[in-house]
Amino acid sequence: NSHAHALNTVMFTVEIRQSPIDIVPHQASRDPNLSQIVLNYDRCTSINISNNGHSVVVEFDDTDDRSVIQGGPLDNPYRLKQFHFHWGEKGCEGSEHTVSGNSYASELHLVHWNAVKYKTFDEAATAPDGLAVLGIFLDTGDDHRWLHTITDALYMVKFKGSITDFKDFNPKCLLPSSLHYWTYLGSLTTPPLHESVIWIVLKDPITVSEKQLGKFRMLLFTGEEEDQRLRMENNFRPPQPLKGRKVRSSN
Ligand code: 1SD
Ligand code: ZN
Repeated sequence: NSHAHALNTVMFTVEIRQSPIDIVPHQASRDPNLSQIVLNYDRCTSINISNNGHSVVVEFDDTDDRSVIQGGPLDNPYRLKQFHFHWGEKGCEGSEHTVSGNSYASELHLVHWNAVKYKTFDEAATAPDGLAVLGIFLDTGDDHRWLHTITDALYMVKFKGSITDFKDFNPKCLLPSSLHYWTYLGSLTTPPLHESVIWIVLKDPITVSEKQLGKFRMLLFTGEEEDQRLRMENNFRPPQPLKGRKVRSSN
């Protein structure tokens, strides 16, 4: 047999901690060792707002520890890099995490990285303890007092790839009054879906109006030069299998 036997190695990744998940409150275990989370956003510096074709993103200066999340499940402070939103086409769905099978209209993600252990955000984004994402549910009701600061800027970033200055925005104004949370180990919810996220999902939602959410739905998935115009909505991933993971509760 003149033909050498070819051995093909097929590489695949085994997914064991994908996000989002359905959080079932009575199945979460209260962990008395979990301290409260602390958000030091006082000297926080936003830079710009952009449409990356998946969401609208506000970026921060992360060259030092001026804005960090710490406490809770985290071993050290994690630096704020950016925040973005996920939403639906109607108010009844749009969040990524669900609670006992129920969706919220939207979910805000504040993405932080472990600059104590890793040199760059990209390096952290592939490490098992590299990122800490704080998830906040958005429920519909009255106008949110501060969300207009963001929605007023959306017309500037309508198309994929557009970006504009967005200075001095402190995301503290988007937090609910209580910081009680669930936490579990998971992943990014968009490709490359790296299993690098310590998720901290706040139990209490913030309230925004349908009208405010409607402004997010005027954004486009598509670029200015493209012929087709695809409305940016339903940019959420559905819940993924828990695969034996435990969700811990702060209270
Ligand atoms: O969807 C975001 C993605 O846009 C990017 O920000 C990534 C971090 O590099 O995080 C995901 S998510 O998991 O926070 N949804
Ligand atoms: Zn996200």
